[in-house]
Amino acid sequence: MKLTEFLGIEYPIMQGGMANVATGAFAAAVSNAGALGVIGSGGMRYEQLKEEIQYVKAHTDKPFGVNLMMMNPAVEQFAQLVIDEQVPVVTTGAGNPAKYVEAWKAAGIKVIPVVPSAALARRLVNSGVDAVIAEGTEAGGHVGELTTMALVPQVVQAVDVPVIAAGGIASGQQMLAAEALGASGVQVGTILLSSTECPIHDNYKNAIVKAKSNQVTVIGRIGGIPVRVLKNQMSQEYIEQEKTGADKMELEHFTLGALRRAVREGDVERGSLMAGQVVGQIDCIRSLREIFEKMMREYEQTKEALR
Ligand code: TUI
Repeated sequence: MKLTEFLGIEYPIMQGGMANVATGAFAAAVSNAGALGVIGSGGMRYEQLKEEIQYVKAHTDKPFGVNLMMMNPAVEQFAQLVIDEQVPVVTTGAGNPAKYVEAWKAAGIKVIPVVPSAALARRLVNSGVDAVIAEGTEAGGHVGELTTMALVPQVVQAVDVPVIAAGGIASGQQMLAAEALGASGVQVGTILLSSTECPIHDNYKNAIVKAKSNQVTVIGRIGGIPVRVLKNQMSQEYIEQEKTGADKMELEHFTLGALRRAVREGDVERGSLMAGQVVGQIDCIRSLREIFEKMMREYEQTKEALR
């Protein structure tokens, strides 16, 4: 898969944005383990993001990225900060980054937005992005409508830049399937929640290891922002509120605050445990290096077995 050459990394794997989870220390650990580490700036403030970027620079000489959550109220300032700090790669999610692309390109940044449709992929490629991440609804966190299986080939057909597949990928077999669909690499998130290095509360990490795939659900599909999470007391209450028509901003606030409760305090009942459908595949905690090596081994063995 060509993503290795394009980004100058060892494995064709990037880390998802992972707001409130992917600190500078985590992103540096991912980059040092051979994939592309990415700071999740969703939920951060300006000074914090600046410090996290400086931390990564001090702890790895490998490429890394910053993910900008387009719904973050500070996104305008963050868009300038990644230029000032000469961040090598910017990924975006939860919105359209078109108005920043020209400035980022002029600063020599590789720009790789998440796109939930072939139409947005085409528009963003016309505005100058270097590659796109086609993220299917199997993913954790904020999700679009289309599955990875349906979305990736349509995006591949629509654009002439590398396409990175995301959503529903946690094994080498799934990487190979993504390659068959035309992807140049993959982005993963949920599997990394189970890594030794991931700085989430142990309760959240253990919930990821224990959960079966029938425990994931999407909240916020009705009049809100659809977010895939593990079922718990919070998701039940959220769905109740949705039915009674609580307004959108209230629900939004509910979700981001609740994510912090899960990540920092380990509140697995009242927190938001964002996770993708692959959660049922994950049954133990491994180091980042072990996770990536296992995926690459599975990828090579499966490729050989299919010859
Ligand atoms: O962004 C994600 N996943 C996320 S963001 C997040 S933080 C959050 N928490 C609670 C509520 C809201 C946000 C947690 N997980 N994945 C990438 C992604 N991007 N999924 C969907 C999209 C997307 C949607 C619409 C990208 C572009 C887009 O464009 C719409 C437009 O303006 O055309």
